[in-house]
Amino acid sequence: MKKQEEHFDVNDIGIPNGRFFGMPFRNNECDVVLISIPWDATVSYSEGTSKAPEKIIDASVQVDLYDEEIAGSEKFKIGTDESTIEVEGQLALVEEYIEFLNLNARSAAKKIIDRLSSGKPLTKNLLNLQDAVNQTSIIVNNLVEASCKKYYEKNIIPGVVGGEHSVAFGAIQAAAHSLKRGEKLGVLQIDAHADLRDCYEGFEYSHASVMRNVVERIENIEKLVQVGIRDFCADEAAYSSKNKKIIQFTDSAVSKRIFEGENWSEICKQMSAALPKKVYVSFDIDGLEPSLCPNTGTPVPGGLSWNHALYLLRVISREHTIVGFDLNEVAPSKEGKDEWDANVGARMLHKLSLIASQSKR
Ligand SMILES: [Mn+2]
Repeated sequence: MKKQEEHFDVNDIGIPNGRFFGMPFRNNECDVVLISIPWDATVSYSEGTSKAPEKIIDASVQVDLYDEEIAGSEKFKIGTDESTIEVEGQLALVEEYIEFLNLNARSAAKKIIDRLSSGKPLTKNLLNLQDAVNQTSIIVNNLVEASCKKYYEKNIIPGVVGGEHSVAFGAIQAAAHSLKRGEKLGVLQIDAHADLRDCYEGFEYSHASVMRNVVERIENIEKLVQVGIRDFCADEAAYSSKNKKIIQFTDSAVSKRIFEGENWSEICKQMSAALPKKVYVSFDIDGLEPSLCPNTGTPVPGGLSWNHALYLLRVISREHTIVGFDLNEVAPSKEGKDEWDANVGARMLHKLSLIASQSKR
């Protein structure tokens, strides 16, 4: 029988094989390896992002692998992580184990959120459940970090596919630890939300706290540059204005500058200049216009167009090394009928993979 690899044709539609873009390559020979993290236990509004990796894989076979701005783009090799972990004496895929953890943590989190939204205090039992969710979040963070670390050690770029935005924490920690002594990491966050809350609904590792955790708990973070943000609370605004590590380009302020005559290219250069040499990109799909992610958990009007986002990533890649990235908060439609969100997600994942591989080394 012929090997699968011989059937892979970059000019043809991909053949579904359970892997991103239908690419059959061994992970060791890839430029980028994508790691699925089906975790959405702490979502507060609308769940479903845990199904994203699977749906994005399904949609990814439709993506054309050619990029007119990147020479040889069709030859890039993107792998699909298949790390395993021993659970009770048996080997399981990390992805499947996280899916299992997510089921339990999600149902616990739901009970807590329901109680809180009724305005009543948590019972002893619910406080214990909350503690259990926090413990599970730490397990997930550690699993994400370990999966990414494996690829940093082989000089392969890891890309994490969420899940909710909290999946970025372990990935950024791995990126920060992969740097040489004395080197610092910059984080470019594209998002509708600042994600700077100090614990949300009692969840220490909530999607809404992920970037606060990043700047406070990961030592060698030099800068966090936030783009597209347009939905944040007073506490987050006060926190970011006091923290010198955080630079916000809010959606409103950037739009105003453009309306008054500045152009996107100049603004992208400023975003780029605010970051150190080594950059991690954390891409929350809700940073884009909601027409590109109608089913995401917490959609907000405004946001970046497809081309604004892509242009920014290309500018960043010319001056910086993109060491790793994640794409999070993509949600398949609730009815399961249209695959638009997953289609946009798959295309952005492809661009992120190419642009990161092509970034200045
Ligand atoms: Mn976010």
